[in-house]
Amino acid sequence: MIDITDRVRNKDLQSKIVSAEEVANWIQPDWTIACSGFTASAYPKAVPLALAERMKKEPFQVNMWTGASTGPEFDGALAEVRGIKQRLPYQTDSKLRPEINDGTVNYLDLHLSESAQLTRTGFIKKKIDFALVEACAITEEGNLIPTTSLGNAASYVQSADTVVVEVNTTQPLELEGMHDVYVPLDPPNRLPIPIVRADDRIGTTYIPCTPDKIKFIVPCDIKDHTRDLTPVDDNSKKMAEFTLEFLNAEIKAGRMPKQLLPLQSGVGNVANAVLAGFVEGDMGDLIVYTEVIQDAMLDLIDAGKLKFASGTAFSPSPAGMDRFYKDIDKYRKYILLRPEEISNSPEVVHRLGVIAMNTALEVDIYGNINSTHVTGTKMMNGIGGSGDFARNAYLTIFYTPSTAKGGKISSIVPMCSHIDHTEHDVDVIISEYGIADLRGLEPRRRALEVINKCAHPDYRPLLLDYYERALAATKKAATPHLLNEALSFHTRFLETGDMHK
Ligand code: 0RQ
Repeated sequence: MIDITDRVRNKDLQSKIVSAEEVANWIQPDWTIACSGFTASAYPKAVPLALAERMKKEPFQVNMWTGASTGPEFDGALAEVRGIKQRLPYQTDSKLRPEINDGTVNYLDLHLSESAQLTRTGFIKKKIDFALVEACAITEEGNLIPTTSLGNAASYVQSADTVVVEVNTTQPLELEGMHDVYVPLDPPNRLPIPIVRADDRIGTTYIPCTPDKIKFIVPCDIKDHTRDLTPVDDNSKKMAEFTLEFLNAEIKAGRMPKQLLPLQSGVGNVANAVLAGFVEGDMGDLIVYTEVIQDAMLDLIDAGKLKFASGTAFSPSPAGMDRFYKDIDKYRKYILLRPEEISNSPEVVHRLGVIAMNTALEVDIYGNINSTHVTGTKMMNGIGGSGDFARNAYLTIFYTPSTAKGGKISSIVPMCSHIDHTEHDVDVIISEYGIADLRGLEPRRRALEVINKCAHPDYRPLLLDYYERALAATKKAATPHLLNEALSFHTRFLETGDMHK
């Protein structure tokens, strides 16, 4: 077993160091295990892998709660043995996704900012069976030094009577001090969250815990399985250019300071391209108040363009991680990790006036957004933090390439087949064809703006035809629709494999 005694600073606790197999054998069917982890950062790895091994021989299921998605050693390994019964609040795993869509897994797709409160109040389950948390080290007092994300870990530890800690020796001790842990009180005792600037510190650098709560400590030497960066494609590059053009115009119009307002960006191709665009652009002193901090933030720091980044997870590519660790003393001054209840807090997002930039699966002509369900029924990933930011931001931008699946799907449809963000929350939609600025437009003008600026030219006539017939049939109703045709693009796709036909 790897030696972690130097990282378990309380000598008495060292007697609780056991193997991952011992913990896996102690776990009972149907237990609810509340874990650290947000994106492929700081999720437990050794215990889930050992648990999956046990489940291969002795099939059973457990409920797994986390901060958001995890890596393949967690969701992938447990999905392979059909070991997850209930999962919340977000996932992106290609092996878990089919099990959510075939009835194996009961998936609770939650606003990330609300997931800690919902679990803390005991609404979903009265008591969790234990909290499983990755840490860099355990202090003399029993407190946990987090690693590359905070997610819901602090809240889960607070709610648990029993805590199991995976001490990960691949995570450098220099991470200590990069966290700001604050768990709000629950109503009716809640107080304002005292963050007025993205770099305000309001909590502790550790997850509060006590030695008596800690039942087992497991050594782990498996790295976070973060993903390689994919090269920026042309559509994403175009959307990034439109974003800079739009924000520059906002500055010119006096609606935005020249260093902008704090930025939130989702994860994925478009988000990377947009942030890379800021590296090239001439805006400086940028502030980021987001969930996930990725490679582009390191580029912005190196380019002297970033003042500060607050998030809940640090999740760069493996190359980005190496770069960060090599120069950790430099980068850590710019980065702070908070619980997701705070990084995504509607109160703080609203106060800071965040610019929210997220990606949609499909958008409809009136500006409603589907971020989660393919053809209205099959779960892709989940709403994640997009709703926390979209509803409360100063400016809410959604991105979508105009088509998907080689042009067979139009991402602009008459009516979304599922709605995560309503037209009331969406200010701007950007595709590779243009910018639809929906602010100040009533639904009829919004429809023309979305179709003419964002839809693919192949689909524009079909969408305009729908809109014009709906306008006539409803005698210019506030939001014209033909109810027997509103989902015809989707049904056509399901019947023929192509929305054109
Ligand atoms: O499928 O991988 O099989 O080719 O959806 O689409 O274009 O690669 O875009 O990776 O940015 O993901 C909305 C899913 C976009 C993501 C979503 C198919 C497409 C492809 C992925 P393939 P792209 P991205 C911060 C904020 C919700 C959570 C969120 C997401 C696959 O951004 O999960 O915003 N968002 N969190 O072919 C059918 C359509 C489609 C479609 C695309 N209309 N119909 N399939 N696809 N459009 C992060 C956190 O909260 C942690």
